[in-house]
Amino acid sequence: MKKSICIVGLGYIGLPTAVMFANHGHKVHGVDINESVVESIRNKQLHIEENGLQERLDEAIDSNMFTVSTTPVKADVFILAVPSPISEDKTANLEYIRSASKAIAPFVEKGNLVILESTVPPRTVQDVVIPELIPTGLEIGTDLFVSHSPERVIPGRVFEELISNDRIIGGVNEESAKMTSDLYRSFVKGQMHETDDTTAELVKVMENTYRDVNIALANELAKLSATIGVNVWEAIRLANFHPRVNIHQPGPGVGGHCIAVDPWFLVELNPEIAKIINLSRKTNDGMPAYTADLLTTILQAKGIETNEAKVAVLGLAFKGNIDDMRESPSIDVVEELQKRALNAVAFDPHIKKNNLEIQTQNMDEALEGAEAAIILTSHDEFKNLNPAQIADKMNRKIIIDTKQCIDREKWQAAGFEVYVLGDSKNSPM
Ligand code: SAJ
Repeated sequence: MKKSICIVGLGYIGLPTAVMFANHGHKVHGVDINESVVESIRNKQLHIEENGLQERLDEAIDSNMFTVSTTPVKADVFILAVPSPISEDKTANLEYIRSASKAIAPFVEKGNLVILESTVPPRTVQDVVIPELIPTGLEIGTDLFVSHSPERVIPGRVFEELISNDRIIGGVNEESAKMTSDLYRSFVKGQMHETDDTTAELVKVMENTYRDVNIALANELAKLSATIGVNVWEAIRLANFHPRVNIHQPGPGVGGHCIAVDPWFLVELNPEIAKIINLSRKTNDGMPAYTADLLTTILQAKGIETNEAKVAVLGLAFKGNIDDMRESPSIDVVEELQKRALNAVAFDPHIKKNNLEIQTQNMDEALEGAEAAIILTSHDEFKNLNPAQIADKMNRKIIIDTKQCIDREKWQAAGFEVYVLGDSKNSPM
């Protein structure tokens, strides 16, 4: 049955979800506290990059199925898709979840459904969302239905994954879970797995923690390989032929608003127990410094004076082919390079706004006179770079690939010395 839906938070998850529901016959009202975000969406202008989003937004607005404003409206269903970042002390900041829950409370009526989509520490529905809904006077589970259905889509492929991924649906009771499954069924082709709200919260955080711990393992193996002259990428590739092994990839660190954040939600529950999770976070957070050391060591091994030496940083997004810089390890790598007195100039073809002082919109400007270039993000633009085109611009032909994403032979044929993080066969570290 078609519903009216009010979605709070029009970011990387809220906006695609809102237009999906609108494209599937539901009347959707999107809410964001940021006036300029609301204004641009109203004018069909995107404030985020996501494949297929523009077309779907155009359709949603043109069909009058999607409206936006800075305040909630009455609806059958309320979906909360607001951020749940971590604070300086690595504990969850649930203020957005709390204020979004408070904001919808005056509009909530008997028979409505409230769904939390944001990734949160286990028990957030019980301890943060529900208390804010108590003033409605509605009885939770009979008058007002509540669930947690965590988003599980990967940036860049959000629409494909919104449709095809299975969904975890955690209801405060069976009726809440069932209503939530029925709603998402309008576009989800994957399976719905119903459970309780706290289990669903834990499942989502566990998934990202699994990846973080696995990436930390890959990073540790990359560093170890350096001590025995092995290419870790090759070793991991071979190990993964085993049917029960899936070692992830090393790199300059872990970014994004999920994998670099969610494991802290489990550490916060009990740091004495969550030892591997805690150590993995720290291992991955240590990779930008390792990457900067790698670059410095390479320059020094070549006898290049590192003080004020210019290096081109290629890639600021936290992963390939997206425009998202949140928690990006590139930001930390730049800082680490600066600490080592290197003159870093960064370029990212997907980040159209200068977020860092040393960022340029012109790749040539980053490369001009550089002693080395370091690839931190596996954008297609970097994978497909023509080394011959950039060779003349640089002071020296040294390229460091932290994602093993370029064709080494092609670059070597153009006269470049190619270094790959985790491949100690040709690296001084
Ligand atoms: N990374 C590595 N090595 C790897 C894989 C990733 O260093 O082998 C790095 C990436 O470069 C990036 C970071 O990890 O900096 C995270 O990237 P990602 O592609 O693994 O994940 P996200 O953050 O884009 O999306 C994840 C997804 N979770 C899982 O795959 C379990 C996605 O499904 C979730 O919806 C999303 O987190 C989220 O919102 O929680």
